[in-house]
Amino acid sequence: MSVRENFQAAKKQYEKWGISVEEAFERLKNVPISIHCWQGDDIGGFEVEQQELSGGIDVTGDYPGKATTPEELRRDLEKALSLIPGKHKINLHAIYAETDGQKVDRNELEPKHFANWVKWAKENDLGLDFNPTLFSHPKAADGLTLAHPDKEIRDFWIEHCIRSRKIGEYFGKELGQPALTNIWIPDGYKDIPSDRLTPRKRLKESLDEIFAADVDESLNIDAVESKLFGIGSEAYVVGSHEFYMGYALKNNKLCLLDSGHYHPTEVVSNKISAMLLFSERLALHVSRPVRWDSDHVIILDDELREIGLEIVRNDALDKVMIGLDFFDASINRVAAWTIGTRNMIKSLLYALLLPNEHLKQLQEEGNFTDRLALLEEFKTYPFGAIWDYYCEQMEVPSQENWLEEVKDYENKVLSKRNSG
Ligand code: RNT
Ligand code: ZN
Repeated sequence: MSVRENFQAAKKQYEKWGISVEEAFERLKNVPISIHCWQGDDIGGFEVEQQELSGGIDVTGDYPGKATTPEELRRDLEKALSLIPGKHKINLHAIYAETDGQKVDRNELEPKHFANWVKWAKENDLGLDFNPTLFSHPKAADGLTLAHPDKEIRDFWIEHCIRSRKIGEYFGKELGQPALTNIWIPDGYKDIPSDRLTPRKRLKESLDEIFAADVDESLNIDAVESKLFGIGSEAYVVGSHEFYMGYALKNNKLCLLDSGHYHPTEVVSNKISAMLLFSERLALHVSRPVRWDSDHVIILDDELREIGLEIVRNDALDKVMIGLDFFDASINRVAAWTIGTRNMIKSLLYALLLPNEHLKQLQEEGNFTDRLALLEEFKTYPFGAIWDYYCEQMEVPSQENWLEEVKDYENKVLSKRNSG
C-alpha cells in the first residue's frame, strides 16, 4: 500500500472520533520550532580566539565532519531543514558572530556581525532567535558572570547582554518576526555557599540594567533560563527556577524552561499549565537528560509526548515558544538535528490527533477508567501512517527515507572536511 492509501485508511479511524486530520496538518504547519545551531559544531562557534567549552555543560563524542566555518554550518542546517517538515527558526548564540578575522570581544558585538546569518535566513525563509554567550570566555573562567563580585566583570557581561538584545531586535526587524533572546548564565558554586543571597541580589541588579536598555519589544522578546545545577556548580546555581520565575513575572519577561534543568523526576510538562495561568507566554528548551543534564537528542518518549499534549490541549501553540537544546557529537550531527526536530513535530501531531475535549470531559465526570483506556489505546492508533503522509505533503522524506540522504551528504560533503 502506498503512503496515501495507508493514510486514507488511518484517517478514518481518527474521524470516528471527530478528529479532522487535515485541520491538524494546517495547525501544525504554522508552528515554528527554534532549531539550535550549536548541535552542528558542538557549541564551538567562530570566534577568532576559540575558547574551550566552559560553563558546566559538556559535549561528548568525536563523530567526524563537524562544521568549522559559518558556511559549513549553514550548509548542514540547510540539509537538516530539507528533511524536516514545516517552516522554522534557527537559534544562534553570540559566539556564531562573523567578524572577518578581527577579534571582536563579546561586549563589542553589533548587528553587522550577524548580517550573513540574516541574509541566509531571508534566502531560506527562516526566523532567527538569539542567545548571549556567557561561557567559554576568560571573563567567565571562574564560573561567575552577571553575579560576579567584581563590578568590572559584571559590567562586561551586562554590556554583552544589552548588545545581544539589540541583535535580537535587528533580527526581528529584518525578518519580520520577533526574535527570542534568551539569557542563560552558568553562575554558581561547586560547594555549599556561605551566602546564597548576595549573588542573587547582584544577578537581579544586573538583569535590571540589561532590561533597562531600550529595545523594541515587538521585535525582540526577552527570556531568562533557570537551572538546577551544572558541572562545577553542583551545590548552588544563582539563577534557579524560583529566582527567574519571580523575576520574569514581576518584570514581564518570559521564563524559559529547559527540560534538563530540574530534579530528575520533575517534569516540564507538568509546569506548562501552571505557568500559563500567570503569564501570556512561555519558552522551552526541549532536551533529554539521561541521569543528569546530558542534553541527549530528544526521542519520542513519554515526556516529549506529554509536552506536546500540554501545549496542544491547553490551546497554547502560539503561547509556548518551542526551542530545542541538545548536543550529541557521537552521531552524525545532521541526523541529530533531523531526529530531534522530527520528534518534536511528531509529538505535536500526536497531540493534535487525540480527542482532547472528550478526554477532558471524562476527567471532569470522574471517569478515570475510560480516560486511561483511551489514552492507552490511542498510543497504537495508526499515527505513523498520518505522520508519513504529512511528511509527503510537506515535501520531505517519510519514514526512515531521510537517512539515505544524510548518508549521501556524509559521503559527499562531511567526510571531505578537515574535521572529517
Ligand atoms: C545550559 C543551557 C543553555 C545551553 C545553551 C548552549 O545548561 O541549557 O541553554 O545549553 O545556551
Ligand atoms: Zn537550555
